[in-house]
Parts: sequence; structure tokens; C-alpha cells
Amino acid sequence: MASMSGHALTRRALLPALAAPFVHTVSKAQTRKRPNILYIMSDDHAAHAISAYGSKINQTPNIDRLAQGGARLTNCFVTNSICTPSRAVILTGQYSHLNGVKTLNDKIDPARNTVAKMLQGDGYQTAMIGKWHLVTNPAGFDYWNILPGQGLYQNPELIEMGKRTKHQGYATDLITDFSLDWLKKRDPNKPFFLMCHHKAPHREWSPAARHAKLFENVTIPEPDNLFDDYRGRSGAAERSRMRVGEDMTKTDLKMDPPPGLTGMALRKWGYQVYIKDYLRCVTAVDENVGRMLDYLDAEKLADDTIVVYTSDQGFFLGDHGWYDKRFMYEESIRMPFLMRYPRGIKPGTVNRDMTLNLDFAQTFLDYAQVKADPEMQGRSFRANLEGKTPRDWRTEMYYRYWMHLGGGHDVTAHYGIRTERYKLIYFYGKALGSAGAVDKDTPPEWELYDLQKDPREMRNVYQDAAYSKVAADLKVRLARLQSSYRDTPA
Ligand SMILES: [Ca+2]
Repeated sequence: MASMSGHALTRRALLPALAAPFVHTVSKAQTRKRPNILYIMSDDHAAHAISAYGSKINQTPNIDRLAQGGARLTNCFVTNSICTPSRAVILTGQYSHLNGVKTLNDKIDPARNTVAKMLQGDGYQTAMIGKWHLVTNPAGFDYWNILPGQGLYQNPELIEMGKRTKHQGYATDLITDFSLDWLKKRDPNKPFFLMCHHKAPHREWSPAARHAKLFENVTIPEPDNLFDDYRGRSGAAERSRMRVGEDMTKTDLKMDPPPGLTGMALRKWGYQVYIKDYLRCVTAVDENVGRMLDYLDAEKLADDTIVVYTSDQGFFLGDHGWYDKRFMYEESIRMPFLMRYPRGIKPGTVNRDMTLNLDFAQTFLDYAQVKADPEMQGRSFRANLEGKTPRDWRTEMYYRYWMHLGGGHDVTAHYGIRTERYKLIYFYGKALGSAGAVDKDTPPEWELYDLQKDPREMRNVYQDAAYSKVAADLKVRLARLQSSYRDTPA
């Protein structure tokens, strides 16, 4: 008691002396103005279906506003190209083997640390609205309103803080409505972190009624390798079930193919049907991005708000004759990533550094002045966005797709390394959870691509003697990279 009252007396006695610096500290805290973060993510929206990325097949004027007013990343890659795992990587800043979400069948442990929890814990108000797809209830959000699983395009049910409600309307519009509602009700004295996640343009590509006739009398240009026959590639390409036309259902196509159509003719026909619906869904996403940007403008929030537009991975838009993703090929792993922040990023910035979805958490924490969790494995690319790429920035990336022959598309599990020029892929052919047993139908195989000479990845040069030194070098680098991320070889 005596020492406590003594302490109190001492403090009281010191108060006048402390007054000046104390006031100074408060004003410093007040000037610690932190940006709002509006994170808009769609599902399966490939960069080559965004006009800011040079799309040859559509226009996205609203998404393009972010490129014009901010930065566009041209080499942003996903580390495991499929919905649920990519979302877990984005939240935790950890690779799938560490965050525990390797396949579509895994759920995120709500006890895990995430960027949302860290921002919430440091004074941000946080919300998650739209497609979540991580099974367990969202943690780290003051408010959440999510689609159950994949959710429906038309008149979807949503789960708002545990309560299920069916809504009238189109998912992309509704997710934006709920996001705007939350923004209007927020505390304007605190910064916000809003994850607005669209389910579009995921399969089965169901457009809004107002876009049903868009592109109706138009022929959409075909990719140059729509009729790929997978010659010279590993057995994995041939084995996969994601061919346009052939591997599509009536739900995907919304009609029966003309009688007698097979193989490449079916692919040619299916491409037009599929890509038009896909692009119709993208048009609704673009319009709704516009609504969000208009709101920020009207509320004079644009200067103080980081706005991101991205997708959980890329997608094959008929490239190699495919739809879907999963493979480590370019169209699948490249994510669109646009970020506008007038107080920190020059309009029209184009950044070609190799960035990953693994980096998002640390980048947002950096802007929010919150110290990253040391268990996170990415790196903030804030300096890159500001035109000051660190000299030791990564020049290679590690990728691993775990869902061996699962998920209805029969893509063989694989891992690999992508450098600025090359890509080495190892289809290790081991079934997930098979305790080391090698699947006889998927013998281990390698692929090597020279992206400089063959950007479309049509020529596997793994067996080419001219590339034997390159392959040997890449194997060493792959092993080093894998071990640096604490993953283990198959
Ligand atoms: Ca996805």
C-alpha cells in the first residue's frame, strides 16, 4: 500500500512536467491517419478479360479506373490456383502446407491469425461480404454476410452473422448492396477494412437478366491455342477434364450442343457459348466495381481509401482448349491486381515485379502501420507500388497444387518454380493422403518451358539437350525454395 500511494504521489508530482510531451504524443497519434482498405475480389476472373490488361475480348471500364488512378501488377501470381486455398493464403500470408488449407475440402481453422484479425485488433472496423468458401465462420470480422459455400447467382441465400436469409436479386448486385449498406453504417471515425468478394464469374457463368443478350450477335475472338492437342506435354494435360465443350455440362452451356458435334468442332462451338456467359458475368462485376468507386467519390473517401481489385486466381479462357485453373500455367496462376491509393501510388503505375497472393496480408498491414506476424511468409510490396522495388526482391516463385485428380477436373498434383524466364513443373503423381504410395496412373513427370521463346507454353523442352543445364539449375533452385518455405518434397 505504502509503495502504491508513493507511486501515485510521484506520478501526480510529475504531471506538470509530463504535460507537454503527453500533448505532443496525442497529436502524433491523431496524425497517424491510416487508409481505409476496400478489397474487392472476384472469383476466377482472369487478367486477360480486363481491358486494362489488354483484353482482346471485352471492356471493363470501371475496373480500368483503378489502373488509371493507381497501379497495375503484371506479374502477380497465386501459389495454389484454386478458390478455397487461395483465400486462405490471402488471409494468413502463409502457403497452403502451413495454413492447412491445401484443397477445396479443407477448412480454415478460425483460431489462425489473419490479416483481418490483426487489423481488427489494431482499431480497424472489419467486414467480410460475399463468397467466403472457407467452411468455418469468418473470424476477425465485426460484420460478415456470406454465401454458403459457392452460393447461387440468382436469388441467393446469404448467412449474416450466422443467420440464413434468402434474397431476391443477382448475387453480384446484392453483394455490392450489402457492402454499401455496411459502409453507410460504419463509424466514420475509424478506418475500415472491407472484403467484398464476388462469386462471379465462377462456373456455371450465369449472367444477370439485363446482360442475357450482351454479345448476342458477336463472334468472340478465339485464343490461338484453343485447339491444343497437348502434344509433347506430360500426361497431366491430356488427363485433365476441363476441355471447353467436351467437359462441360448442360448447366454450364444452358443448352444441348448441336447434334453430332464432337472433339474440336464441339470445342469451337462451346467456346462461344461459354465465353459469352463468362464475359456477361464479368460485365456485372465491372458495373458493381463502378458503384463502389462512385460511392467513395460521392463521400469524398477516395483519397483516403486503398481500393484493390483482384481475383482468387486466373482462369483459362479457352487457352489450351480449357476452362478452369489449377495448373501452374500462366493463364491460371496470373492474378489481376489493381490498387489505387491517391496518397501513395502514382496514377498509371505499371509494376512488373513478381508478387504473390502470399504478400497481400503483409502489404495491407504495412499500409495500416501494423507489424506483420513473423509466421507470415510473404513480403509487403508497398515499396514496389511506390516505384522503389527493393534490390533483393524475389526473382522466382514457388507453386504447389495439391488436389490430386480431385474436384471433378482430374488435374494431377504438382509443384514447381517460375523464374522471370523459365518454368519447371514436377507432376509428382502422388495421391493426397496416400502415405507415400505413388498413383500408377500418374507416373512422375517433368515439364520445362522457356517463357521468353514460348510464352504460351506449347513446347515442353524438358527433354531438349539444349536445356539440360537450365533444368538442372532449376531443380536445385526449386529444392532450395521449397525448403525455405518449409514445404517438403513429394
Ligand atoms: Ca476461384
